[in-house]
Amino acid sequence: MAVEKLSEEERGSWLEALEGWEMASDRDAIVRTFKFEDFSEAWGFMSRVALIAEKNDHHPEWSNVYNTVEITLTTHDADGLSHRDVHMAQAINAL
Ligand code: HBI
Repeated sequence: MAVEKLSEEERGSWLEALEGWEMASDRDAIVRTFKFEDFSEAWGFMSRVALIAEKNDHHPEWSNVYNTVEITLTTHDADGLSHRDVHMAQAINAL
């Protein structure tokens, strides 16, 4: 399904408003690292993100080491950032 990449102006405004997320250094994606008390907290967070991903049909690229979860959002169908990534980041921030 064709999904449009975010335009320059969209990037400026949307990403500006996305607290805690930053542009990936090596690709058209946004990244954020989350730290929790322990693994159990991190796992609970990941479970909630997984439910959002399924609901949105938009899935993160992510890693977990003990209490730390690193999430990268990009849209494979757009080969870069799209509004889906912004929406997903907002939903994750709202958890
Ligand atoms: N998740 N991040 C990401 N990017 C996609 O393009 C994407 C996805 N999840 C599901 C999905 N695309 C489906 O729309 C396609 O696999 C059909």
